[in-house]
Amino acid sequence: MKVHSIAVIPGDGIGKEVVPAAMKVLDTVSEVTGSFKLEYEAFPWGCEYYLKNKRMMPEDGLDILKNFEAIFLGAVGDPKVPDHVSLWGLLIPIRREFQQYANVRPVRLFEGVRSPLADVTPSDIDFVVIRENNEGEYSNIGGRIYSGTEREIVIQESVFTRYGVEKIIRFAFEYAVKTGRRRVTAATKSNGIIFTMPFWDEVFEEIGNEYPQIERDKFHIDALSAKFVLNPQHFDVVVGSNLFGDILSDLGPALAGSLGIAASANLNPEREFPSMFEPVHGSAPDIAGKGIANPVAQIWSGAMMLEFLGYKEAEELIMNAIKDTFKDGIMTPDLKGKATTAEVTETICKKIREY
Ligand code: GGG
Repeated sequence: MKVHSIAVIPGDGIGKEVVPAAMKVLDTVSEVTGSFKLEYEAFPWGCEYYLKNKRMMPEDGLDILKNFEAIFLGAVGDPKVPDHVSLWGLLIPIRREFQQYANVRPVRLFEGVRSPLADVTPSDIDFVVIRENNEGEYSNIGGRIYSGTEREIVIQESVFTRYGVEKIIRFAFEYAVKTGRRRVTAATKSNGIIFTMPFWDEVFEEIGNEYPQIERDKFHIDALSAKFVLNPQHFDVVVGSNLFGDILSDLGPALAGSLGIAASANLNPEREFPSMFEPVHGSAPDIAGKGIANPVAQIWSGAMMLEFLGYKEAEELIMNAIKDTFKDGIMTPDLKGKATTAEVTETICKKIREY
């Protein structure tokens, strides 16, 4: 039986609740299939660590993580630490150092879950947002001078490299081919942002031409957001820059019922470094500690990790169990249900054992 080493970073807030829940599900599927074992090592990094040590992780944190096959992360953020400090102290260094340039964020409406949109069924909302994860609008190039004065100047540069844009757009087309999806849609804003976005559009055309079997289209981010709401059926694979991809991958899951089900994989497709699997949602301090956080985004992220490690059958077992749990109406309050984190987790584990 193959053993895989997994670094676990529960992080902050509900991360500390949903990560152990998802580990229960991963261990259940390992036991049932007998085809792999996950060996975990947990790291107490995050905002609490920051408040004691003035760092989100130790200086050699990335060196430590480098030795693992995958990273399973919960959530990052605490009202006591500015959000840009927590994000740039943990998540972003991991994504960048390990060249996790493809952030895969599936969006799917499950049977039994109510969408805020009228008259939509599960077949209407089933697409994947591919977010560029290493550059774009998330840059540390810029500065601020004359703070607090009338002459204050604040500059934040965006960075779009041919290397990075080609890689993410090619990844999106390859993803469409591999998963049997028919269309790739690009998120742009080339009418208003006149250097980086026309470049993004050009690369999308160049790479898209290499995939004549895949339809392609593009929309400005404002129109694209409206189309998510008015015509979600249109979308199959959506590729966006770091910021646009981030926004769309919150809007999508909200249309599918809740951010509590939004999973993601930060992939280094070349497998030179560990990839990281984490829910899209944050630490949700308002509900942390109440036992009602939705564990599904973390569990689904775990399923994506198993698929990436080569266990498609295990991924399918978990996804079927999530689907059937929702069909039975077992869901947490974010989905208008009454179940606790533990009840949803137990139901999913039970179903995996019964299949
Ligand atoms: N699940 C990790 C987490 O806490 N994400 C919250 C967040 O705000 N992430 C920002 C980003 O992905 O850029």
